[in-house]
Amino acid sequence: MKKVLRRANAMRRVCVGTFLLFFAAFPSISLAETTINFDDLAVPVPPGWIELPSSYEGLEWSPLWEVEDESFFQSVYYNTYSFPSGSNAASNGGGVESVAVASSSPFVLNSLWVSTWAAYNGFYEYSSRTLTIEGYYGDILVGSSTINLSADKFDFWEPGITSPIDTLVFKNDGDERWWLMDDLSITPAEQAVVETLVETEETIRLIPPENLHNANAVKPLSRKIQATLKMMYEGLYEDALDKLENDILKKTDGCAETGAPDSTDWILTCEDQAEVYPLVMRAIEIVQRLVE
Ligand SMILES: [Ca+2]
Ligand SMILES: [Ca+2]
Repeated sequence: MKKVLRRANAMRRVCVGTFLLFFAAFPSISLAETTINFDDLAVPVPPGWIELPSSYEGLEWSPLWEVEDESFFQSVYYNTYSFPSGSNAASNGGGVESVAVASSSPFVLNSLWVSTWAAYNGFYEYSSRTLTIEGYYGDILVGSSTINLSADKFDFWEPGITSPIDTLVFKNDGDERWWLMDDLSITPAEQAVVETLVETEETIRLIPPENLHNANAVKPLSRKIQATLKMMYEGLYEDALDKLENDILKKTDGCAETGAPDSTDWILTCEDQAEVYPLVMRAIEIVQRLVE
């Protein structure tokens, strides 16, 4: 646990430095995750809600979403809890059982806040009890997760759909049952690759020198990651994929492929490979979506 924490802390420090360095050199990739909070939309009270535009924050919202005002939710329905951000949150328009959010480019889902549509801080017949998120890439169901909604608070939810997707489908437990969502956080796939590569580089830096094929191997490995980052910033996704698959992964794939380090590995313990290999595989998986 301590080791993980130490790595996480070190990672954060290096992330900032590396991001700044690369942001200065290659400003073409947006470096921020996107958190959609709905708070820029004017919601008159009454009625206390509006239809969400079908194109909003670069995403397509269908078939019907609404934006709700917090004071309406509190004063008309006698709830005492607040929306996670600002005065607005989104809900499934008309209480429909299934609504979707789609993007023209792949993204990674991070987190969101959800609550049922409560009254008196409790469940009513129009309150959804459960909410399922399905993540799709094209027609492929990539992952899904279900949460039991609360009626007296918003819950922070990380659905754990870590692969890149282009569509989120939200399904509740029946028509004419409402639920609320706020602060939907997503990361564009390009940025998710960058973050994963930065994490990979920092993880490599923390490997004891004696666990590498020579004591100075950190530098050339780091340079390979840096070169891949540069390709990402320049939009050379196929080159980045080639580098990851045919150069970097090969240095750390023995344990995953055969159960022991192989002759081409630069990382010589399965414990260290187990830290690096999944990160490289994750970067590969996301870049693959970008070159399709
Ligand atoms: Ca909000
Ligand atoms: Ca190998």
